[in-house]
Amino acid sequence: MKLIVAVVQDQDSNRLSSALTKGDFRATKLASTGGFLKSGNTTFLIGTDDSLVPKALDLIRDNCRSRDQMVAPVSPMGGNADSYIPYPVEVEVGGATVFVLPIEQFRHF
Ligand code: 2BA
Repeated sequence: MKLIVAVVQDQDSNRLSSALTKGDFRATKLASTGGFLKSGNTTFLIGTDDSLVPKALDLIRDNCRSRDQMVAPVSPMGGNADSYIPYPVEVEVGGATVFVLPIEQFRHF
């Protein structure tokens, strides 16, 4: 068994959620925040058999797309001036950041 942890953009989360349910996967959605943009994203926890991991990854790939996002300069006041970027920068936020972890035990009580 594996646990798939997928960080996706909020805009894609409903579509992915529906696709996973339709594909007979069980998933938990967590509201999360990206460390760099400090804006909301969604983290899916998907527990599944090893043999179904490729199918889950296909669904994630097909339902999440990358987008360019502008990062506005943020005042360093009260923060770390070393990380201050004085001009807006564009970053490409990926369709999904995915980790696949081995599961030692799965119990469902
Ligand atoms: P954020 O940390 O808000 O990052 C959003 C996007 O900003 C990233 O897209 C990347 O294009 C850019 N970025 C992040 N850190 C950067 C840096 N130090 N310098 C320049 N650009 C940077 P993605 O790589 O597609 O990541 C999307 C979200 O996935 C991230 O949101 C974070 O929530 C999660 N993520 C990405 N890599 C991760 C990792 N290794 N561990 C845990 N979470 C991760």
